Amino acid sequence: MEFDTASPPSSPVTHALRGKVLLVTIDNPPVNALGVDVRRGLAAAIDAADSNDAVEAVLIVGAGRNFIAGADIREFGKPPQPPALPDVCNRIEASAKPVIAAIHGAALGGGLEVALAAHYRIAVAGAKLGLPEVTLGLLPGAGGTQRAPRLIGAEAALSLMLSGRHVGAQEALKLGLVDRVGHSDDVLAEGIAYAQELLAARAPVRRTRDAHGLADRAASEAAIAAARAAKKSHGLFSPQKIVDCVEAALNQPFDEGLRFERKQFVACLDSPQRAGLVHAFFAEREVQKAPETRNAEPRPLRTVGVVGGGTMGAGIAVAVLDAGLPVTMIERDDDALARGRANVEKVYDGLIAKGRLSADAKAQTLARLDGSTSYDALANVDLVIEAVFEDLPVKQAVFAELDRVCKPGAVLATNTSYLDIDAIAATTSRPQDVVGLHFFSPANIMKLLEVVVPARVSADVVATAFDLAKKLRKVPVRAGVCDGFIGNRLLAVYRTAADHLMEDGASPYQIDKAVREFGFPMGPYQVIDLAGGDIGWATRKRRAATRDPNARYVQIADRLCERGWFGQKTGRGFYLYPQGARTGSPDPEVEAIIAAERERAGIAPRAFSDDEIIRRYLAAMVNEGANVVHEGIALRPLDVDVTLIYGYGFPRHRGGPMHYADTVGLANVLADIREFAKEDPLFWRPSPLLVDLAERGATFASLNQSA
Ligand code: 3H9
Repeated sequence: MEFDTASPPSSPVTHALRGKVLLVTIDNPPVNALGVDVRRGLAAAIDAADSNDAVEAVLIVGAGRNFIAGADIREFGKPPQPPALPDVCNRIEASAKPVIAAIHGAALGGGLEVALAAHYRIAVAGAKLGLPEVTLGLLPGAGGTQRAPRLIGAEAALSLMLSGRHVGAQEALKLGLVDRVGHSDDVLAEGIAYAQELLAARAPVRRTRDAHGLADRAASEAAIAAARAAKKSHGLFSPQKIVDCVEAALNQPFDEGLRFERKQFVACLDSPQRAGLVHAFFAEREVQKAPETRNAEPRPLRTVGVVGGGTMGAGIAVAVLDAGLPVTMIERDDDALARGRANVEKVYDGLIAKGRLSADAKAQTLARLDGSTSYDALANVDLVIEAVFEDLPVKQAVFAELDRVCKPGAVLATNTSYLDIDAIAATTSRPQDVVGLHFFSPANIMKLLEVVVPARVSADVVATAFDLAKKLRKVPVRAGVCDGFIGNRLLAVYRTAADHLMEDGASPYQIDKAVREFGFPMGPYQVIDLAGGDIGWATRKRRAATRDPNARYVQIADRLCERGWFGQKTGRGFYLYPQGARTGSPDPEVEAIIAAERERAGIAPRAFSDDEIIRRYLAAMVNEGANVVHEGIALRPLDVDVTLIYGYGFPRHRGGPMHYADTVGLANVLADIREFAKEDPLFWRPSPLLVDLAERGATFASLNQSA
């Protein structure tokens, strides 16, 4: 795309006359966010158009890959600088000359609000329009809540604003969000042609504030009532405010609606949820920038091998197939291979049953899946992911085979969730090629991928792992080698804290409820029942010999497992699941077992408030999070946050455990831990990093910049 670089040259917004059309170009890399200079430039461009008789229409376009990605998120929380975006949008809408927005790439949030303030809109293929403010704990605050319902009706506007989803050009046309979809993807040519056509037709200024999308009052009221009743946004602050704003759009004159919107926007801006969600937004992008990805080029990645066709191996195969890559699956015999293939097919059949995939598409995808019982089939693959039984000698034997057959330079990855990857790498002749890729179950759905970096791996192998994550649309987090890496290491500790609470007097049902109310989708005992209690039991038995004999060990889960109560799959665990029910109900027999265990351990049960439960649960999580940062297992606190949000259901609006701890105050967290330590000093040992930060009055956030 060619853009004029007219005056003023230092501004990210330039304008130049193209015939009778003033072409206004926003060039503010990387995504044309509406920072203060862009806002100033836009307002100045409209002023220039209005005061220049040669201008008959204004065309706004974005340079680079996007129209405008929205307000500049980095400005949130800082002192506001005029002009405010709502004023800029009003200025655009008030223009005496027709203003046209020509959209390519992202027109999101404030970006779409600029377009809505324009009088006509054209989009080209590949455009993504949306009002995703809700995902940042906000609402469209530059007139979006007032203009969108007027333009496309309350129901469609609410759906966009409450889901935050992006729509393509065709859907935007159908909704009435844009007036036209260009024939080509040359947004500049399409925009100019459209502007000229409008001028030729003497198209008038047409203001969205005067549009009639809310004319059907009954339909609008019904949409508002339905949105208010929806449970989806439970616990979130901004969705209800969005509904309030649409109600204001229906019931109040436009300018009053804008004032109401402004007040609600500021309330959202000031909310801790906004801070948590914006932290999550940037953290999610920061984790991609591991040192190795800056310093090394990824190796080519065209073909992938997966060793093991169990639940995990099959899930990984699906994730890789879905990224468009071919997969060769290895199993030890024909039966196991057939089962592995069936496990893969089952995922696609599930999608077909839900109407989300056609039989044809399944066949096309499965054509890329190959299988063999011989490792020799992996001779030419670029990367292998081992997903066999979690046992060091078993995995080492697989790696010996991979070492034998794989071509030089192939990346050899293990999906172990806690084993020592250095020990796996050491048994090969090429430890520089061995890396950990810890997927989470179901591997084709869960977004988290821990990239575990052993001591001798080369940087380009780590870069390749990050490249794979990108291809699989996963969120990669770099982790060092230790028992459990980042996520499972924290999990072990906060689950233990929950077990202590249970033995000391809280019921598993109260703990789960408190944890859910904090914002996790499930409590720890529901998770155990879902995953199967036998898995943790096997691990506990394996580790019994190496457990610190002085550490407190709660046996309640063992008592349940001894009875064969493994959770949902056996009809009972911590909960009862009569007739295959998926939600459990409390079990008096479990409560009796807990009571007996308390007696056996000589514990007089005491009551815990939900708040005390959360304080202990979170303190355990945060303290271990501090330990993994302190030991360099996680690069920064934000890596812990992303791990817990994407792999363990930590509520995103709280920003992850480390961000949350900052909001509570590290001195408060430390004081809690010291208080708890009076009862159990072995379990509650304050992390040296937490102590250091708390004593200096510093935050985890202060460490996020430095890695
Ligand atoms: C809003 O508009 C409020 C208004 O209603 C009211 C105001 C009064 N600001 O994602 P990428 C950075 S709220 C600042 O990797 P992609 C990003 O951090 C806003 N920076 O690229 C990254 O930086 P770095 C509503 C931003 O191609 C770089 O750009 N809008 C912003 O995969 C590249 O980003 C949204 O919520 C921003 N708004 O995806 C849209 N956006 O290179 C948020 C991005 O240093 N943005 N950056 O790591 C997105 O969804 C995606 O970035 C987008 C591009 C789809 C645009």
